[in-house]
Amino acid sequence: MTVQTVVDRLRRATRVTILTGAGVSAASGVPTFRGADGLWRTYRAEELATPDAFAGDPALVWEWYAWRRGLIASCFPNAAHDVIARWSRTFTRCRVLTQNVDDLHLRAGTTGLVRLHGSIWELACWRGCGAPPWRDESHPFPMLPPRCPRCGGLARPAVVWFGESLSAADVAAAYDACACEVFLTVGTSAIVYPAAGLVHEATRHGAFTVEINLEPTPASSVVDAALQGPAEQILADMARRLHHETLL
Ligand code: BJW
Repeated sequence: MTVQTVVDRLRRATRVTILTGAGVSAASGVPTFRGADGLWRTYRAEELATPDAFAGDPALVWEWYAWRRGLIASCFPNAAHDVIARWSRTFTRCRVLTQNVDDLHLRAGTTGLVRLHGSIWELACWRGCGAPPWRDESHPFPMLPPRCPRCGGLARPAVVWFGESLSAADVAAAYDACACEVFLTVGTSAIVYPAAGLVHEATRHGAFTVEINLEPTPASSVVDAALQGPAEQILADMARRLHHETLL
């Protein structure tokens, strides 16, 4: 399958859904989780992004998040975010489902966005005192670990860790978005569930499914078109072709 085949499908589509992962933000300078740059000190994401890790050593886990927040704050959306943002506004019904917590899709102006794993810029009470999650864009934090403004207990990042449930509303919105004509899975290793199951759901709904990734993943053998290469280049190429055809 070629890029042009996908563009032809997109041109005829009104309902388009795009699932994104860390690879979409790689060109912005945000490290992926499982790539060569995925380690922080000697830890893998699987060792830090869990409630048990936080319960055992909240200061260590907060150091990791504080480091990532500082890094992300100096990054900007790239061409992949820009194309996705443009499509989110131009297709009749476009849904963007992201596993990324960096908010770069929001900063690019994406509408109809579902942040399946939360946001690194939002905090919640670790004790669960009833304080609603709050936004905190400070970096560095005046005090680490940060505290809950309501009860003074430990705060946590309002993200979804391994073993935790995603928001029921987000999962429902994601499954609903699988009823589409074209489903793109972009820059994700397609191993973390439930997000990794969405491409199967889209197939069940008869969607034309497309993967864009630097390398093959478990989704590659499932999709109708597996395009290998950088998302920021392939999406920009698709957008150029789509826009050109729209002008003809
Ligand atoms: C490029 C590129 C470029 C690079 N262009 N491409 C069913 C089966 C088996 C297990 C489970 C299951 N259901 C649930 C589970 C357990 C678990 C799970 O999936 N485990 C697997 C590892 C096996 N899932 C959960 O626990 C989830 N909760 C849940 O389901 O609750 C109910 C339940 C609980 C327990 C048991 C059963 C049910 C929650 C998952 C939460 C994941 N959280 C994290 C951290 C978020 C906070 C934070 O950021 O700190 O989310 S982990 C991490 O992985 C992060 C990411 O969003 C997520 C996915 O990673 P992603 O985005 O795919 O990144 P990478 O690095 O893996 O891949 C990057 C890709 O980009 C690569 O392929 C590159 O090639 C590519 N690339 N540059 C194009 N320029």
